[in-house]
Amino acid sequence: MASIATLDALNTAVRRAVDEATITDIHTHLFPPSHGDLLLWGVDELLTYHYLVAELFTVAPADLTYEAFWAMDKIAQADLVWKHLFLEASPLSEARRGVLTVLQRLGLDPADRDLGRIRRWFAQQDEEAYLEKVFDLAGLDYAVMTNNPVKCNEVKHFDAGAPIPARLRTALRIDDVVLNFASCRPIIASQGCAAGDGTIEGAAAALRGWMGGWIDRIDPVYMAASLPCSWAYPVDDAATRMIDHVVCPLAVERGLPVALMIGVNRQVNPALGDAGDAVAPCDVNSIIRLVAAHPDVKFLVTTLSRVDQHALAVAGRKFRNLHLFGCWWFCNNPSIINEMTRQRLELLGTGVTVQHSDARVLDQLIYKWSHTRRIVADVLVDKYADAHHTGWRFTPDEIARDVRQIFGGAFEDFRAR
Ligand code: HDL
Ligand code: ZN
Repeated sequence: MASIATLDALNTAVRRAVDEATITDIHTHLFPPSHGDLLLWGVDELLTYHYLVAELFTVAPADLTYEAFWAMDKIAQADLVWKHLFLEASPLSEARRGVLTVLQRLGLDPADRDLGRIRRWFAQQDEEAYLEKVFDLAGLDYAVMTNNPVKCNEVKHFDAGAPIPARLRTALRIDDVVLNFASCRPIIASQGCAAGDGTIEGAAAALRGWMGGWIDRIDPVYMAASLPCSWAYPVDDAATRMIDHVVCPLAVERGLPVALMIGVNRQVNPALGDAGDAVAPCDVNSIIRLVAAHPDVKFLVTTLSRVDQHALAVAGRKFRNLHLFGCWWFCNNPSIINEMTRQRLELLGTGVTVQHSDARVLDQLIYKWSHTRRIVADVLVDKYADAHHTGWRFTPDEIARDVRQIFGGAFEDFRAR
């Protein structure tokens, strides 16, 4: 295929490649339709996304108490969000714009602001067909879920053998076991794990058996844990012992990556529920020590604070068993996605997974990926132009190859290593 000779043609080719790229969404909170009300979708779930609940309470009148809000049904909550965050204040935040992008991409007209009509449209959708429609609109091959083996409301669906469509892959979420093992003991014991009440080292074989059993059951893409901003490694604590004696040996034995999402400042305002978490810089040196201590474990890492990103990208240059991914949660905003993607391409080239959606509501896949494609295309146009100015020339196939790499290909290569 002929190489691209002009900057204009290069710009066009890059934007086309990003628009047409099939993306793998490597971290979400979606569930299969067969898992009942765990799968959230539709305009009222979009409007009551915890990001928007947090924003509501930044402007709501003082007489709207947290208790009163949580006592409302979903429709009433959504009505308040629509009123305060869309009608009485322009929807300029990323989470608010996202709702409008979803409506627009679905062919609904946000400009008429008719929430009732929008609700009636969603009420006519068939859940399984709608899931396929959303994945097609978002341009995804598959999305990775978050599956917690100690959450009874999730486990019951696996116990029932509820079907999982090919669009969704599992991930074994082990935060609770790593961070709060003592509180997990009864649940783990109820699932047949003779972990006893002794030390983690003493129970390590049984715990690897239990965790391995879940790997056999759900065939996860990786094991995952969200770790707080205060996490440190190694430390004389249960988390370090669980990581060293259970998680990492099992990861090597099964060839499974370990995905770590680090930096949450948990529940600074519990009254907000899922919206009550904040962020603080984490200790990148702990990440470095962990990755260096376990060279045979493949670590997928993202951190929550913008402050950590440069040091993390440099760490990504030092270890072949460290792969960076996503502009996570409070970083999933245009200004930070732009900065992080430039920094990562400059330091790591295409050996990175630039984004994941973290979608909790199915329809969010549409906006989170539409917004990200636009931002990443802007960055790539500059980076290809910079290289073009050296005299190097690209073919459209090479650009398509590179774009696939940063949107899932590098992740698949890392898994297969
Ligand atoms: O721990 C996580 O996986 C985070 O993504 C949390 O679920 C967080 O509440 C979230 O939804 N971020 O987007
Ligand atoms: Zn998440």
